[in-house]
Amino acid sequence: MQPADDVHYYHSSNAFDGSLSQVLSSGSCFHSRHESNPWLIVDLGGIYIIKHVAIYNRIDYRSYRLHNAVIDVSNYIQFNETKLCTEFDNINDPTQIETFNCAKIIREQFVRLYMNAIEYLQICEMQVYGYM
Ligand SMILES: [Ca+2]
Repeated sequence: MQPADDVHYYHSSNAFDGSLSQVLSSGSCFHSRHESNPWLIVDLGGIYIIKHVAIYNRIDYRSYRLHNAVIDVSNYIQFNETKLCTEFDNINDPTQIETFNCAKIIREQFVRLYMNAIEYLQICEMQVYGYM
């Protein structure tokens, strides 16, 4: 048996593995613990102008868990200076892929999705679109 936090099934890399399956058992999804303000950060590996972010929600179980969420960006992994891309209370249809346009032109390296809630964060893919 492995400790619960060592189940690669739920690893954050699953949200960036290129596999778009929205079913947890596919091994394509990230799943946090039940925690305050769960988050996920992607490092773009360089500074890009970020246009929009697509979220592939988990659809096989409790899709409504994705709520009160913020997508913000920073040039610092610690996110001590941030710029807002967008925020949303709920997604319109949890089974659809939701694309969020950033409200203004932002040029940063790190993109974060987090929830202002005590909740599980469970998403299957997060895609960031932009250009240099
Ligand atoms: Ca995935």
